[in-house]
Amino acid sequence: MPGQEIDLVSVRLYEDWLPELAPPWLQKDRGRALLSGWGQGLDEYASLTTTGLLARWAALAPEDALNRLGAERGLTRYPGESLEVWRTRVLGAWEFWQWSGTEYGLSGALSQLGYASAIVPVWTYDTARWSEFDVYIYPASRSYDGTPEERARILAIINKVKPAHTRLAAAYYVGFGPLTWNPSGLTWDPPGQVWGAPPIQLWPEQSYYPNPTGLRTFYVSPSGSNSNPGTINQPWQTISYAISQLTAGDVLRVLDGVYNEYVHINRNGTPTNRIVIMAQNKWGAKINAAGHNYGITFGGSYIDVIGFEVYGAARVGIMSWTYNPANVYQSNRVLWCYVHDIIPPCDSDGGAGIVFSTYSENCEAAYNVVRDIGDYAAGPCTWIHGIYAQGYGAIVRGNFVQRVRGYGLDNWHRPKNGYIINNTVVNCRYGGLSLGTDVAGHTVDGYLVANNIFALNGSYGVQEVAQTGVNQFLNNLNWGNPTNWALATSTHQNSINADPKFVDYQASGNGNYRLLQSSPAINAGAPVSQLPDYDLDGLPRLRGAPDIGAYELQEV
Ligand SMILES: [Ca+2]
Repeated sequence: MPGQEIDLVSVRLYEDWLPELAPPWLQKDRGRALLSGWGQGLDEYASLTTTGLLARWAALAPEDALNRLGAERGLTRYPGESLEVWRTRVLGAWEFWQWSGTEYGLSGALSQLGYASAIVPVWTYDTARWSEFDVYIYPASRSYDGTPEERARILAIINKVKPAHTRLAAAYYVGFGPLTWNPSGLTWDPPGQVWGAPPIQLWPEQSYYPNPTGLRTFYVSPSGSNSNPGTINQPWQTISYAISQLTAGDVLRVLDGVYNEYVHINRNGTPTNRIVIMAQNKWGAKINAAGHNYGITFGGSYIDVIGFEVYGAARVGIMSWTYNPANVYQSNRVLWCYVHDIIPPCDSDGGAGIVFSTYSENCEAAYNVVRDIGDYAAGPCTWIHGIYAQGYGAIVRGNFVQRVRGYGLDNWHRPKNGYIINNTVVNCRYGGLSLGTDVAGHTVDGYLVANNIFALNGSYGVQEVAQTGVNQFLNNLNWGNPTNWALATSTHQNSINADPKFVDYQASGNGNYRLLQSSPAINAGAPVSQLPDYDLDGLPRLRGAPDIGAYELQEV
């Protein structure tokens, strides 16, 4: 073969080499076996040393050794990650590895995954829990992609590097940027940024958002077809068609997209087999009801409508609709919806964001955002409301309502024994809350109104009108309304009349209505029945005592 011969150092195994070095008296069979066995041991040590050396030399290690080194340090290579980026992360891991078991090490570990972080000891807001910590993660070189694999990766490294005696209480991913520490408290949004999306809770993994398993589950997508079977891979196309296929106990999951239809739910669930019609992702399924009077109407009982964005209807966003005493609807619920830009004319037919009609009983509206109901610029109108309960036993809790022409929360016609708990109602043209009726022989009483904020509304904070009896008003914050209290037949207890100190109040509606740490509403709520389980961001409700309003400050 032409060309230069290159002398290579020949690599020989001790197993072969030692017997050759031995003197003649050790060259017989038993001597060679002894030396060969000794050599095998040496070969094994040499191999381990080489591997170990290569593994420590992340800068020089070949790809497979780098993978091994990463695994040893709790890192895995992302699909498609270049060798150089991967190598840099593995090299950096040495830093946090040295510091594992410390908060600094934990930050370093998350940084190696591509995230910035803040680690908050739980005892700062709950002195009974001294060895737990929360982790807030936000994007740096990497954004959380929402996959279970990435969540597992993040949680695994936290648990691997955390101090041994501590426990991860909660982990949140704050996708819209770093948290801002300021003298008055921790806020989700940088100053000036408005209405950021809620943080994603990674741990505990149980989510606030309902995840029901029905007797049967069906799917709808704007890109589906009504001749499909309604499976996740072959979804139906319209919500209205899907509803025609439902029976008690069914769950309909509506995939992301805009649905240009008026949805009427002419079905019935039962107390134990409710019908659930839900956006697969909160506010991901949008009902554009432009050209219709209504967005979604209930024509039966025991139905849940969850997580839709509804807008554009001429009269009402979402309504449980019966005015027939022989056809009472029971226990319908509207949860986690966003109802906005419903612009009814100011006439006696009126309109609202959410309505439970006169013979809709024991219905619930919880964790909804309702805003811009009626033409705000046109001034007050007493026929247009945010959430309007007309029947017995309504539960209205944990909602945020703003910029409504009439009352944010109205209760008129046949309401009785209802609950109005932990709502925030601001900047409504006529008032925050009204209770009353002019129905002959009916008195509005037995209401529990607790832990609400009614602030900066046009005329009234809370008003009892016409035929009312004894209602309970506990621990409400009424502030900045021309008349904060206008009760006719009841009294109010433990009320606060002070600026609630929103993070960033904006009359335009695009503010941040969470509470500053200096807010008088913090821990000022009463532990009443029907207290919401979550705040409006899906965060835990009880941090010490409940806060007043729809949001619960997580750090106190
Ligand atoms: Ca609290």
